[in-house]
Amino acid sequence: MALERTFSMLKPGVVQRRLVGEILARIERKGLRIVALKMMNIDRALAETHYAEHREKAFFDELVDFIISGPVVAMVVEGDGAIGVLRKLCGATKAEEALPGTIRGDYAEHTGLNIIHASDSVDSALREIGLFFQLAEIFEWEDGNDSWI
Ligand code: 3AN
Repeated sequence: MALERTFSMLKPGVVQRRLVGEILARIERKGLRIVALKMMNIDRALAETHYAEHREKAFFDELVDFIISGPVVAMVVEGDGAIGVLRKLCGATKAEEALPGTIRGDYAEHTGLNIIHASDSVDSALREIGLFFQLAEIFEWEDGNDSWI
């Protein structure tokens, strides 16, 4: 499988609910590598750019208001097929369809508050990583676990 980088973001509420460690642990436990990580507030312009594909949707204003309502934890995650693997760990977009055992299935009751974002394609990942991270904020590190995970 191809080595990929994907963008992910723990949405507002995750910090307040003390779930940051729990969710990062799930990502690490799978064997994915965190190569960039930061807590930040998103401003309205960045939120609107990030979610530009949803501009015409009824939930767009609500989505933008929510994503700027508190700090998020943004990250870049790397691994074989990382984009699809992380989407599977997250679970379905709709809270009622996200299976138990997935991050959304276990922690999200409402779709608008579905706690984690993860890029859905190579193009989205490239675009989103570029929106949130400078190159110098992304770290290459030697992974001695290659033959174990
Ligand atoms: P995903 O985040 O799984 O890629 P998208 O890109 O369709 O899903 O939606 C982006 C975000 O918009 C979702 N994470 C969710 O927070 C919100 N969203 C999607 N559909 C709805 C909806 N029907 N009602 C409210 N919010 C929604």
